[in-house]
Amino acid sequence: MKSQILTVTLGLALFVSNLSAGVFSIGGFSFDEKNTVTHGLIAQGSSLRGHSSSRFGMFSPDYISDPNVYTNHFAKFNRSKSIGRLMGMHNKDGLGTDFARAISLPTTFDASPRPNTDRYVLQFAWDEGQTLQNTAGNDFVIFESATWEGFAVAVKKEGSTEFSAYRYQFANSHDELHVANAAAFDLSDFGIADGARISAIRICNLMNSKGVAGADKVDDSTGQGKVISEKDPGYDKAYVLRQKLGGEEFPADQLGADILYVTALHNVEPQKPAAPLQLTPSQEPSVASVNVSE
Ligand SMILES: [Ca+2]
Ligand SMILES: [Ca+2]
Repeated sequence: MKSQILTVTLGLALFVSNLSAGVFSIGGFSFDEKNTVTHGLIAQGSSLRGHSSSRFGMFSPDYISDPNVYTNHFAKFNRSKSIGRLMGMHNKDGLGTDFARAISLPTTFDASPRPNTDRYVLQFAWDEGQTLQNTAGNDFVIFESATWEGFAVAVKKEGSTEFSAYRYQFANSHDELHVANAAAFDLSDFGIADGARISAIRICNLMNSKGVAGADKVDDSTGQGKVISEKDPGYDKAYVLRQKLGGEEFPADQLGADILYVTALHNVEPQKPAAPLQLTPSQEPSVASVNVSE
């Protein structure tokens, strides 16, 4: 890695300062880290293990490949918003490094919990009151670390207490430099209307045909789509959930997805304020009832 001491001319510094420092691109998706989720919890299941993802968000491609580029844009990237670290896992190497961390759904490396047996659900959200609107095209992206391992995703519509049905989608890309797979989602595919908003995202592990409750399947013959589990209507007509178009189902040692980073692809916004209370004339406080005087 480069070890030069960087000198930045005034002209370059002014140029850089005109760019939004928080905008990054990984796996072909550009995002502003102000739109990255800030809260994560295990909504179903007990503890999970995390793994260091030391290459994620560490270097800009041109910084690595071009000896004339001295500024690593990713030096400013906030790796503490990676999912493992959001969920309380910290770097423990004691060297003061600043690695991203993923949290891994049940893997074959663990005695417990077990893939194909234990169903785990992770839940993510932005700061209190922040929501994501369904605008044209993809609305959020989930990065998964290293070897591609699939996962199911659901969303919670603003004001609703229930989550949508789960979807599984193929990865859109694999970024070699960041050692991450990107899967982007359009809220329309979850049944969210144009302009409507969500307040939370859930991620659940998948089960294959060795699963104790049967394989998770999908509603589309390509092998991605709405997830249909053994208890759901239409299971007998559902399709094999595949790793990629034309691929096989995930083997058991590729069911432990390493959830690394979850971010919106456009600005999150405050929740719509509640409609003002409409008082009928009989409910309006009268002057006499509030004007208590001696
Ligand atoms: Ca959309
Ligand atoms: Ca992985």
